[in-house]
Amino acid sequence: MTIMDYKRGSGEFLNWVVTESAFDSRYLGKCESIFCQGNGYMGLRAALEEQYVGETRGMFVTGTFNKFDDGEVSELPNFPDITKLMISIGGHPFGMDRGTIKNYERTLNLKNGEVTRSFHWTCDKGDEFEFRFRRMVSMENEHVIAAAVEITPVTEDIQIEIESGIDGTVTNTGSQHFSEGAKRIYENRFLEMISETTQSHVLAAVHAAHKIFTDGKPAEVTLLPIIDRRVIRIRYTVNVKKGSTLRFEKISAVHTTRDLKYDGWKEDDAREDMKLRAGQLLMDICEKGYDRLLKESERKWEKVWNKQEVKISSRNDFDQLALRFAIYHLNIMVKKDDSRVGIGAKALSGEGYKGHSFWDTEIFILPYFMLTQSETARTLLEYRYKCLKGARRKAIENGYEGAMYPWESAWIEDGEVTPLWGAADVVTGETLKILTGLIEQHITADVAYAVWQYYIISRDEDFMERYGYEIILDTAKFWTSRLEWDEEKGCYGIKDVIGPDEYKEHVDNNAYTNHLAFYNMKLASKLICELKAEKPVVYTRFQEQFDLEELGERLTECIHKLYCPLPEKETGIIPQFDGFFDLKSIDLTKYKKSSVVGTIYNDYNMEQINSFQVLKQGDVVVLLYLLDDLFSEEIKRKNYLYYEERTLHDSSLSKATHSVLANDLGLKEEAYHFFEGACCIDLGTEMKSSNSGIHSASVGGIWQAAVMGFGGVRVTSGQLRINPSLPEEWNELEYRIVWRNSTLVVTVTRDEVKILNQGKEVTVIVGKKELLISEGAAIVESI
Ligand code: IFM
Repeated sequence: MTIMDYKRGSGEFLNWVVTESAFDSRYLGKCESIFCQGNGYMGLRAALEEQYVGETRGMFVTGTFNKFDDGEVSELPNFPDITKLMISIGGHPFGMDRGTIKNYERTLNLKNGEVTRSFHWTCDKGDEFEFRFRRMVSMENEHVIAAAVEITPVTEDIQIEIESGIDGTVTNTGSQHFSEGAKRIYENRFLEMISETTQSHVLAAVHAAHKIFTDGKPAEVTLLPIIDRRVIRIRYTVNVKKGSTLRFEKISAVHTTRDLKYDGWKEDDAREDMKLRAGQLLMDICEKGYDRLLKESERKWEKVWNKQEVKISSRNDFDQLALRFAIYHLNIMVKKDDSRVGIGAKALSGEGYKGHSFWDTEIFILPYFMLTQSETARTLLEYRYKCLKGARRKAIENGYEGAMYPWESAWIEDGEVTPLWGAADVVTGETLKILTGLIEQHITADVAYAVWQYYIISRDEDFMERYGYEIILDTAKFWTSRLEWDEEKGCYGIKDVIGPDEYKEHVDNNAYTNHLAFYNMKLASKLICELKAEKPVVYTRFQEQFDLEELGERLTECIHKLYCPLPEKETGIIPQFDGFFDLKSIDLTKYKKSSVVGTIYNDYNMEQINSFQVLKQGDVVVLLYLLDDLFSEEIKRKNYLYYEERTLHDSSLSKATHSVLANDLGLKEEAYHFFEGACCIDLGTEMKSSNSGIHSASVGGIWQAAVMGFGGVRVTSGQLRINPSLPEEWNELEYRIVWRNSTLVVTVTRDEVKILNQGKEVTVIVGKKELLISEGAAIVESI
């Protein structure tokens, strides 16, 4: 069952619009999430204006975390709602579940970020109306949201009532993060609600104003201000003639004392300044009105698309749309200039994962920013630098040294914020402990890996000297303290972890974790030598902090003696962890076929799943992708085939990586199948899986599957390789990447690749050839 339609865009909007083609109140969550609008500062779920049972209204402002009580962890609070409108027509409440609806269409226009909804409504009495709703979150001014509603009575003159305001009763599934605060209505059209998060004391100012027209002229209205507990609104009543159009505009502004501007300010000054500015901004934007605000925002989107577009000529138009969908979300999920905040696993589109950042950012999302917007990638890595304090605390709390990154991150000072308790065990009924915060430790190496990738791509020395070296050294130091001597094997190992595959807990020597830890330590060891030889001032600075001589020696010992699982002689398969091959194999057909994830839990509990050769998501496969030159193609192929057969792809992170690796191995059909699968994680026919928000890592993965996979981009051994290979379905792919400050426009056809260098001279490896492309020049190579 799907009510999504991806073929409605035409002309200049061909493959630019995502459409909901019918209203079905059972599936409100899907479009609330995937039609989410935002600008990195805030995200607004696309809950409908009128209310329905099952809706989840949500507005999240980045970095405003609050802890509901001592038993909970910091989460992004749901801000007072400004989207709800209560509309009455002829004295009867309006809702699409009453009367009949024709020509229903709700679209997200990826080109300009606008969401529109239109339909023809016949009420129970038989009167007919045309409705059109529009909404935008400004890309021009991060504080601004605007909405417009047009209602045209078709058959009768009618009285229309609209109640609109600010609703502070919203919660995060019951947790109320704001105190009630102050509220007022002034000049009969401006509304203000100032509330404060209960524990973190972030002051939030939400403002709204209304403008009402009939047929383009200010309407004659009667109004009634309503102030209630946690709610302020105004009820407007207008008589509208048959054939005339009532237009109701709502212009809103959101500010907080956490805004970047107030970083380092005295609290009282920030509060006063914020209130003043917020009020002033409201006057300005109200004056501009919806259409001008939309125009301004559109211009910003145009710039984004001019730089970021990936063009695909495919037999399936959906591929192009899905890529744009991914790029749209990637550009609204991150506040590009604020290094105090990370990216949530559901971005700012829902309550899922409480707004926390995971390895999703470093491994799945950052490659997009590293290769297209270096400054944003740097900001995101600076966030990890600022999180070092919490990471060091976590290391000490767990009996280690150095920096042990939290599995889930929120405030930079927080340290670990993974909740302790999760779902219930299907067999025992007991609440399950979430172990990832304790033993899913590869994230520490993932952060170091990302720092180095960023440096290779950008050659940003300044970043390395201020932040990068310190992250790599301190994470490597953590691993030296984390290794355990294994008498039997006569080497170091890493025991009791969860690898990327979260269907396996308490495992020893997870291949991914050990290899990445090795990578992290080897890199640190190499950098210590390089710093000593080439950057003595930087070396001296870190010498004081780390005792580099001693750390260097420890690293050498650990690198030489760490056990890293290798392919078995007879089979060529790398054991995912000690004893993986001894686990029982079960028939996975039923689960693999299921369109819903996690169905294995209907039959088995975690203890049982732990004892089977079944993977939730890629594990060894991700290792083969990241450390691309570690194993031969033959080994990669054997491992890909072995592990894919046992993988349920129950995590949204899984399919994109499988697509890239399959393409590397020439398994073209599979690569395309997994690419489509990744695209369908949010856009597919499964109508409930995005309810708690879009899957940020998956949208990063879609971009990677196109550019790193079919587009063939890989950054290995400090060099850029471009070895593209298109799937049967595609005729052409064009993308842009930035390599060492030079923009490369890469156009791939079935038999050749053209690389146009819009910047300074660069070297690129295509096939086996190392090619120098001078400034402004282009090369064409057969593939
Ligand atoms: O980080 C992922 C993890 O790999 C699988 N579970 C969900 C997390 C957040 O997306």
